[in-house]
Amino acid sequence: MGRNSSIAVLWGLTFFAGQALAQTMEVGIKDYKFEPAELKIKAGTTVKWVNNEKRTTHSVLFTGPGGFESERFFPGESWQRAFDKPGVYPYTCGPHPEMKATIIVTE
Ligand SMILES: [Cu+2]
Repeated sequence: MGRNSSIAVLWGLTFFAGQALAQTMEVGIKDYKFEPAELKIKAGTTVKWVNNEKRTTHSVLFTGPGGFESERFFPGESWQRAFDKPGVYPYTCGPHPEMKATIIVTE
């Protein structure tokens, strides 16, 4: 009984710490624009891109070293990624290269 409740308390604390540290910021996509176009976050933050268009699909395509493109996501859908390393992450949209934006990750 005593051992079980210690484990329960430990699990609860771990869960709480994880909730407090993990933060998610949202970038909306509407009218072929990322909003905000420049977002500053702390390392460890997750960014969630939400497609708010009526009918257009978009992707998130990182143009820096080790460039990476997300899947295309439809209106009402989202895609997310965590940023663990400080740096500047420019990105665009695969099908719409005129859409330009940046994520800046600080310590
Ligand atoms: Cu697009």
